[in-house]
Amino acid sequence: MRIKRFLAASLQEAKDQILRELGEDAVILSSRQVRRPGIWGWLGFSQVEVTAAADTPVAADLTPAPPSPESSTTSLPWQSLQQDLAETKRMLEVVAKRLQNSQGQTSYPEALSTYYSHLQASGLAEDLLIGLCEDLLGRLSTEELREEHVVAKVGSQLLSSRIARYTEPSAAKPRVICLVGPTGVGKTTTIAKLAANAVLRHKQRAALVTFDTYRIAAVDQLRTYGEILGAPVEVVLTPADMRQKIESLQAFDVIFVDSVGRSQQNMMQLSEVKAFLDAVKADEVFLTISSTTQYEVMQEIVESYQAAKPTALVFTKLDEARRLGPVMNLLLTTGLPVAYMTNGQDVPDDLMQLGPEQLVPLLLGDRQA
Ligand SMILES: Nc1nc2c(ncn2[C@@H]2O[C@H](COP(=O)(O)OP(=O)(O)OP(=O)(O)O)[C@@H](O)[C@H]2O)c(=O)[nH]1
Ligand SMILES: [Mg+2]
Repeated sequence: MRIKRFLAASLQEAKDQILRELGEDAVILSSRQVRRPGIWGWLGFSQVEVTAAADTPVAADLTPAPPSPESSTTSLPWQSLQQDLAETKRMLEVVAKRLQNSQGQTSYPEALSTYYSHLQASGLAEDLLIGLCEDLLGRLSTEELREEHVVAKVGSQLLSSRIARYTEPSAAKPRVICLVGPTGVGKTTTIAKLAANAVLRHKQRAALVTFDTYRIAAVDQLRTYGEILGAPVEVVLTPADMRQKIESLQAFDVIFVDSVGRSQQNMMQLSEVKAFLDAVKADEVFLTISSTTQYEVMQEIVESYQAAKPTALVFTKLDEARRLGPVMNLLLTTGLPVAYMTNGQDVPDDLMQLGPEQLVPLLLGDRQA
């Protein structure tokens, strides 16, 4: 196991570095915004620090990574000088714009200040918020910074460009999808919604599998949905049994695997879930989180469930959440895409699939999006 820390201007840049150095099987263990070194940090600029791990070093590891702006000492002196000049120019522009508008509490131009307050009220984390506003200061002209709609539009564009887009993996048959996550978040209900969609809308042959034998009612809950949809429901007791059952369902188009809900704080129970998951060999693992969860707890959940190698997130209970900024924070810091969102208990209706452009207005408080 190799664990390495990466520093980059954006999460996407960090992910590119991770891919290059640790390969595609690398998993992100944590990510956070940290102050940039030197004058940039002093001015309030931040960068992303990502810790990632991979099982084995890959061949690409042997090639030196291209120099980042922070490691510009390794590049040619002329290149380095040009980079420094470009950075200094951008920094001076930002300082000039701040000075021109230094009456506000945050010392941002008024329209940017308004935008800042709006995002703050939606629950966007302070460090992400400052990073975004500094970016807007650097990109927009003094005139543009006075226009609220321009600031909001470019702000939304920047945010959506930083959210990963969910795409279904191409044509595995059967496609095996497993939902994991803490207790009571809505995994089984979401599986029922997804299965109903697959059967009723896409006319697919769906099968359901569960290894939640912990709660007596759990199997009945899934069986009821299976009966309504005419989909077989298999109950699995051991990881070995899981492999056999999955093999026996190869004729289906899609197999949904429901898991037992486990607290992110119970590592023993989580390793049991992992043993079942290893046997499932799912094409997609959806880490399911309730939108009502605090951001810090969401981060804890993502970290604890890293071993499950989630491929995407599912957010449930949007209808119960007071604000959705924490969801946005998680998307920006983990780089994981959102496969689905659910906004109520009704099967199969309360299920949504949104791209980054629709997610941003929804998460920032425009519930009509
Ligand atoms: N308001 C609301 N309730 C939901 C939503 N999704 C699921 N629920 C409800 O949440 C409760 C728990 O749902 P389950 O699907 O059993 O949750 P689970 O994650 O499978 O629970 P465990 O198997 O015990 O870990 C049920 O009452 C669901 O109706 C949603 O989007 N909004
Ligand atoms: Mg369940």
